Amino acid sequence: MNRVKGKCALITGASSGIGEASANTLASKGCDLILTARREERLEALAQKLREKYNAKVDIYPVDVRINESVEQLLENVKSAKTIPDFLINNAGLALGLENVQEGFIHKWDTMIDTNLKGLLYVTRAFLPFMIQKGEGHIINIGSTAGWQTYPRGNVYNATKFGVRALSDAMSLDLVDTDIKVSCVAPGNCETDFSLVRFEGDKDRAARVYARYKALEAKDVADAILYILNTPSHVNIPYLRIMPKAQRNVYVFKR
Ligand code: NDP
Ligand code: 8X3
Repeated sequence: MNRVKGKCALITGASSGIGEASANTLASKGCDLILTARREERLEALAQKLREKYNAKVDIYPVDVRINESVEQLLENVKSAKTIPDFLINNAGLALGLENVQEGFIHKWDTMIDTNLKGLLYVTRAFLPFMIQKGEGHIINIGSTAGWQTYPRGNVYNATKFGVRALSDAMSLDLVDTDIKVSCVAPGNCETDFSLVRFEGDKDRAARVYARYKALEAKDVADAILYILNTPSHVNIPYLRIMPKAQRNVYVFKR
């Protein structure tokens, strides 16, 4: 049964990786889309592709989730277009660097906390009241294995993803009297631009993260998201951890 057809999903960080793949997967099932990220030209190209391929209804908005005014503007635009989402996929996020805490860079910490935690909160705070009003709905927060287990020099990124996990639990409790479900999807290593961003464009270093084993593809995570969104109304999946077969925790790999 297809329970996402005719519904509307708002995806943050849809210009790349897991967000882009989720847009593809959901459009292929007839779900309308509101796509956001900072890189508008990438959203435009994706929207055009999805319209042509799936006849999808896609709206795009450039948004920086770190800036609450940008998120509030998004809400105004979405309300004007009368496209309140049924599904909110809080995916926008990043890691910056891999340094010991005693050598860490404050601007990288600020960016990770502002994006992965505060951005997720701003978007949720803006849309949730309208989603509750609309009726049944679902929030999916993209966590990480980094939110289950710390690793050397992961410090602040780990803290943000432990935070996403805690916030997912907390939201789920706060929403018990509503028809909104909350799930935290926590991937292991997935080959996207994630490591390229983390290592500030160093392609060789980024490639080494995914060398000599088969990492997850963004589409694998998108399929898991679709599975969760497609569950019957009474079924709740609080966490879904998904990893490459070759990865058993943040450290243990078969390469
Ligand atoms: P990508 O780098 O491919 O995608 C990240 C997305 O986040 C981009 O679309 C980017 O868009 C968006 N983004 C970043 N900062 C902002 C911002 N300030 N405002 C709005 N959008 C922003 O990486 P992934 O697809 O891998 O990452 C998606 C999520 O998955 C992240 O939360 C990440 O932590 C998580 N994750 C990734 C794993 C992996 O191994 N790849 C594993 C576990 C979790 P733009 O730059 O255009 O704004
Ligand atoms: C991304 C996975 O292990 O690089 O969240 O932190 S990891």
